[in-house]
Amino acid sequence: MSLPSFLFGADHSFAPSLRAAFDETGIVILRNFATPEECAALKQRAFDLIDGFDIDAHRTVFSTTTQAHAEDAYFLNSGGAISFFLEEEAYGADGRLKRPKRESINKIGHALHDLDPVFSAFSRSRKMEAAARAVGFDDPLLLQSMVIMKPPSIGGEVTCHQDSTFLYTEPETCVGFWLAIDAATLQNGCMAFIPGEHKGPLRRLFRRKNGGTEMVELSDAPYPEDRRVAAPAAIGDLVIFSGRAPHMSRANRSQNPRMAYTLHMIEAGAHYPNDNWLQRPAGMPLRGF
Ligand SMILES: O=C(O)CCC(=O)C(=O)O
Repeated sequence: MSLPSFLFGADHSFAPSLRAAFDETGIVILRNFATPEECAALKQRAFDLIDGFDIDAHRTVFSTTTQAHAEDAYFLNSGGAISFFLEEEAYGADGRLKRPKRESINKIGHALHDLDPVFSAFSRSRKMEAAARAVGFDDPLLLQSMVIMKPPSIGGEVTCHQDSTFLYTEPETCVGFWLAIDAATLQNGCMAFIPGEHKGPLRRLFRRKNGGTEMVELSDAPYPEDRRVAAPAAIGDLVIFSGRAPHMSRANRSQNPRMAYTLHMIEAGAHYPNDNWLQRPAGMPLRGF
C-alpha cells in the first residue's frame, strides 16, 4: 500500500479528496510543498544555529530508545527555547566528537517557530496555514518545532510512537507537519507509518511528575508493524500526520544527510494539561498564524 499523496498546487490549492484521505489513513503527503530554495535556506539556518552552539556547555543526548534526556533540565526547559541535543553515538571512547559538530546533533528544538526568524517565517507562511486548515484545523496554535538532523552514519533510530503521547490535548488535536529538507530514502532513514492506525488507541502518555517525567502505559495493544509503510520523500515534500498515527524512522547508516523540519500544531479550543512535558515559560503564550 502507498500513502495518499497529492501534488501541492502553485496556487496553494488542495485536492478536495485530501481531507477524506487524511481522516481515513491519518497521513497525507503534499509533494512539492516547499521549493528547493526554501529548503536550502532552512538548512543553512540550521547549520548557522549549530555553528553558534557551544557543544561543551550542553552535552544532552536525545534518544528515543533510552529516553536519556527525559530528566534533564535543559530538555525540560526547551519548550520555550532553541536547544540542541546530541546523537547517542556523537562521542568516541576518547571523549571527542567522532564527526564534525554539524553532523553530531540529533535535533534542535522546540520553539524555532517562535524564536528564529527564518523558521518562524516558514512556519507561519500562508501555505502552512492553508495546509493546517486543509486537514481540519479551525484555530491552529503552533506548539512545537524541531529540526531533526539524522546525520550521516550516526543518525539515530526514532522508535515507533504516537505524537499525542508527547503533546496531549483534550480532546486530542495534535497534528505533525514534517518537511523533507533533504531527500529521505529507505537508505538514510525515511519516515514510516501505519496507515489507519490513528483510529486505534493512544498507547502511552509522557508527562511531568515530581520535577521529572514519567511514561504512563495506557494500552498494551501492539503496533501492527506488518502494516507499516515507508514514506520516502523528496526535498520539499510535506508529510502531515495525526497525533495518533504511529510512526518511526530507522537509523541513518548511509553517507547521506537526512535533515527534516517538523512542526506540531494543536487546536486552540482544546485543553492543554499542565503536566504535558512541553511547557512554555510565562510571557511566551502559544500563537497561531
Ligand atoms: O524525523 C524523524 O525521523 C522523526 C520525526 C518525528 O517523529 C516527528 O516529527 O514526530
